[in-house]
Amino acid sequence: MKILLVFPRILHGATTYRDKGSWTSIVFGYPIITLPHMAAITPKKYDVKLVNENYEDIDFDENIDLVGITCYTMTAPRVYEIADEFRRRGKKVVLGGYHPTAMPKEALQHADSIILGMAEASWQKLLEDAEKGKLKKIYEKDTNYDMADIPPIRRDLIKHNPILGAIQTTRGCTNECEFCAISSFCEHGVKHRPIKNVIEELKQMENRIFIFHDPHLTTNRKYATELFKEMIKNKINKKWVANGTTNVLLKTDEDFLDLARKAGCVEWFVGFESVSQAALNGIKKTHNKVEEFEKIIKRVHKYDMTIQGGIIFGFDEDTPDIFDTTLKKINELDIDAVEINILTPYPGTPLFERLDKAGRIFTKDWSKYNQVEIVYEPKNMTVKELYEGTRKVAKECYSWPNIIKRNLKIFKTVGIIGGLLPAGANVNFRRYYKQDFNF
Ligand code: B12
Repeated sequence: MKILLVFPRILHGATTYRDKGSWTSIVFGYPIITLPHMAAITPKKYDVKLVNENYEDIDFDENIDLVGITCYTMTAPRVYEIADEFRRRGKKVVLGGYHPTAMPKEALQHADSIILGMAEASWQKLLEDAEKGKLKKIYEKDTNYDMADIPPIRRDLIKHNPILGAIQTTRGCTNECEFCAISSFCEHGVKHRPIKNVIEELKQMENRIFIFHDPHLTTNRKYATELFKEMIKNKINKKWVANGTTNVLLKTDEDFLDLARKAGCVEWFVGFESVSQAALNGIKKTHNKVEEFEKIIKRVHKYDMTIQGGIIFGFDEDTPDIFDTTLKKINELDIDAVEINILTPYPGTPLFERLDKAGRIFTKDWSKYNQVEIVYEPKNMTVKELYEGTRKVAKECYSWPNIIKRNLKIFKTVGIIGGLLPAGANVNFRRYYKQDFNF
């Protein structure tokens, strides 16, 4: 059986179709591991081909038997077009990922079958059923798989990311932040791959710079500490970036950050989300304490690593002064790069449930669920105020003088090679905020 796995085009953010065909898509292109991962868990007897529409066109007349398409909320409309096109040609289509899991009935209007949740335990069964012509409509969430059985991703099938690599070591998150899709999608709690498997995969990875695609690497500090030690012992010798939470980066023992740096860490991505404690409490991200942000950043800088902070605007507690307050705080805090987003209620999250119940969601055009457009009525400001305020912060943070100031500091903190990723992120953010917010 011949299988085609498709990653659809994305029109916003870091993995953009807008760059297709240009050298910038190679230099800045974000490594997507979903398809090479799906290919790795596909039994060897099947032929697998990957197509990433952000880089290449889909051949709808390709000689294949089954198409698997990965689907985020914002890609859902495009995924459905692709699925419909293949089904018109008589191909069987399977959808998986966050959006079909949250909206199975909708997804099934465009697919022969869907897998809910992680695919490890169901994909093989689905393929066997497909071979027998007995595809089930829904393969329910099945968390009964062992992280030790997860093979290295099929790096041989990655054609477009010569610079940046990626790997996943853990699944799930124990926090229950209202806006986040992870806790409702993944199994509860956290699963880890055995460290020796991760080390083996890192040894195979050719990229000198890579990203941990874990929800965050601070869920189990004992695991992460062990991993860092093994990376040092095995001379992995690569630079990397990972997500981390404020509480762990602040409170963990000194060894943790020291080992992370020695293992190659150049940047932590931290979801600060807001400089309003009321907003943080409102979304149940109470482990973030605004008064501790400065200490956290200083601590990470002390260990010669940088911090990229995530900021979201549009929480119920946000009033129109939040934009100026945030800009001031960003400057005081000395953050090395800032990711700026508009709150987006993803289906499947408690936030979506709450806003939908209150009748505050005014569009279900999923293509607008991209953290740049506004899809719900904010509580304490107008839609226009939210958009214009966010645009102002993005424009100010990503003016050339501010980028140069931050990047010089980054290179001073982590050196030239180590600084390429965080400094490149600053340039890349400017490129896409300029397009997304039209400045
Ligand atoms: C790394 C990451 C990124 C990276 C790379 C994204 C990418 N395109 O790969 C970057 C930083 C670019 C990114 C950006 C964004 N991301 Co992101 N990201 C992640 C993260 C942390 C890991 C994704 C990953 O690689 N997982 C590893 C692979 C192996 O797992 P997987 O993709 O989930 O696939 C499994 C299942 O989903 C399922 N499956 C998936 N596809 C298919 C297909 C078939 C056919 C089948 C059967 C099964 C199946 O089986 C797979 C194996 O178990 C996830 C959270 C998480 N931990 O999952 C968020 C996450 C996917 N991101 C999210 C969002 C919202 C975004 C942004 C919109 C945020 C923004 N700031 O604008 C952008 C835009 C997306 C983009 N431009 O790509 C949301 C998606 C929510 C939703 N409902 O759509 C998530 C869940 C985070 C969250 N907290 O809510 N992201």
